[in-house]
Amino acid sequence: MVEKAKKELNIKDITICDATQQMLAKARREGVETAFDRAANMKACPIGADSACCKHCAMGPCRLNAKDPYGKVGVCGATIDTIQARNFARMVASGAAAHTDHGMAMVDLFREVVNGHIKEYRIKDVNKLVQVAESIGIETEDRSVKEIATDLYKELERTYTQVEGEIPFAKRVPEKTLEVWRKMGIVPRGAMREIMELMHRTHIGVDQHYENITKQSSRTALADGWGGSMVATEISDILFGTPTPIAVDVNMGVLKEDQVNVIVHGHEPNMFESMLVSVNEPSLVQAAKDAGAQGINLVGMCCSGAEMMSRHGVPHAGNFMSTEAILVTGAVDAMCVDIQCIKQGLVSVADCYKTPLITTNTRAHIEGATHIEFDDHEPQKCTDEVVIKAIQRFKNRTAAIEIPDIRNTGIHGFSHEYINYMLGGSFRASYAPLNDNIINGRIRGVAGVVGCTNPRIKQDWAHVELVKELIKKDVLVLQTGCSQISLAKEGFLTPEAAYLAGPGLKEVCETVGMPPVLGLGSCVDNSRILIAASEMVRVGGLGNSIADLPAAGAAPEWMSEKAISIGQYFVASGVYTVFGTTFPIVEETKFHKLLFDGLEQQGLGKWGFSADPYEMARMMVDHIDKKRKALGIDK
Ligand code: CUV
Ligand code: SF4
Repeated sequence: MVEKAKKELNIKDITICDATQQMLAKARREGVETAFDRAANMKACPIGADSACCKHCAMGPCRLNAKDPYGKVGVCGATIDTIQARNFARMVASGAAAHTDHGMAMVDLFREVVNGHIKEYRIKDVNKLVQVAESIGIETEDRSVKEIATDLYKELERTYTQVEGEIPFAKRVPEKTLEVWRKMGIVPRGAMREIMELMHRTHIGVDQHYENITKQSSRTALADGWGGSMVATEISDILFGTPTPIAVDVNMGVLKEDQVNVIVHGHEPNMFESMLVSVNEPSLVQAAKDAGAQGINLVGMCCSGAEMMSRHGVPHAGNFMSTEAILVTGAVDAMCVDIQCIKQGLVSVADCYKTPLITTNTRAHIEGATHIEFDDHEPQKCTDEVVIKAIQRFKNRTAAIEIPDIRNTGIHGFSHEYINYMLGGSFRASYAPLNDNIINGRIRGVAGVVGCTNPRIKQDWAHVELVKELIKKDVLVLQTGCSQISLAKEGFLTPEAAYLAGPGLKEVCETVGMPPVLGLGSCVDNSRILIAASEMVRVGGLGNSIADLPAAGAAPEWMSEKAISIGQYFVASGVYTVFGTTFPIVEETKFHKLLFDGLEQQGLGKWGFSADPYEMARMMVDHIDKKRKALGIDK
């Protein structure tokens, strides 16, 4: 039998990122395969893509027919709606587990720091500590930092472990939004409990009503957004500093041929923080020089990269779909990873270029990679060793090096606190000027554009086209994660990009000196968007709940289960959330109607879908206009 010829795609059709294109061309010349190639040769399973199959027990797996969704049921009798709602629920459970486990790791670290068991990290932002403590009713007056911090970690642990009652940050939810949740019984107790219950309910023969399953999906997702993710963001700010705007270079050109290049790629900031210390360790810098390098160059990728960029100005080399491509430069002397979105395919690419790929987290080993375990109690033990490995690799570089000469400078690090300050002139000021500008119509509304890149769609393209359309229509765009990097590479995160905005938004940007697109950090920093939305409600003039705000969200190139959890917590918080590329659902089923319409009737937000970024923009702008009209500010 002749092996079917492998499909070869035109590189220009798979990404608009010039650096990634250049590296994919090099990879092709050198016979190196990436996820782009594998995607071309792996047709997505059409039944799975529609979420019309179930493998929750061994009487199946059962396949239903998306063309005739009610023509058949599973062996147990499960209908298409049950099957879809269960599949969706398990994506939420997994995504929420990822963010909450990350958040819990931050609480573990915080507790050990507060109790003096870890000396390498400390409370860097006492203002933030006080502010977070006060936001959940912890007494701060005349108390020591240690007393406040002790109360805070104990309180925040409840986000995960509490079995009854409401999670601490429920106190930050606008009253009317919280009221809707209480009425529906979806205020999260603790993340562990919600995730456990969701996994239980989706076992064969338990919850077999798509509406009831989806209620628990909402509750679990909210335990992510207002729980795990929010705790991750707030504790990271307390320990490592709250971001303020900073000019940073993004793109593969941040690699330096004459230096030892160390890339950190992943999600938790603690290892990265330690790496920052290690690359500045005089003895290691000297060792790099002795090996013939000019120095050690630390670079981030994906989400922890976005955090380190926001907090410390560490350059960022690219998003999810560039992580294999960057190894093709031959210039990466070590890639050090922790958790989430780390393709197993990195192992073989790293191997081709003799780049050490180092896993560090006990929860994430990869076969074929080198594991050097990271321990918060002796953080530098791991990160020093990684740097030593990188120096060795530099000394013995054999691969042909080609670094795309592209760097895009932009302004990143807009925490919600800073947006307050920027628009109001002081930290005690508020979102009033933002609200005023929305009420007077200079700013039409606010959109969160976030999420991954995905080889099923031209990398960065949908992000860029969507955001272009939105700002043209005077919609202020808030960004996180890989999407923020897509736009940074196109130069949108600069005040100079204001000319691309509509006249109203342009005027505001020029007055304040801000970009039309504000970068807030990593995926867990989507919680900053929730807080900003709550602030807008609190300040007044834009309704009583998040659902009243002229706002919308989007993840045009999503791929991860985490993205589904994020989408569901935005929807449950009252936001119209539009996804692109694909959506795991059969249209016109009862479950589809629930997600795309019914949830809104219940007082939450709703889902939307379009694979076309221009249509996505229209859908979001129409929604914003509808909300403006309801508020009586459409004139
Ligand atoms: Ni959490 S989840 S590809 S790295 S945004 Fe990036 Fe971000 Fe998606 Fe992953
Ligand atoms: Fe089939 Fe029902 Fe088992 Fe799912 S739970 S595999 S639908 S029998």
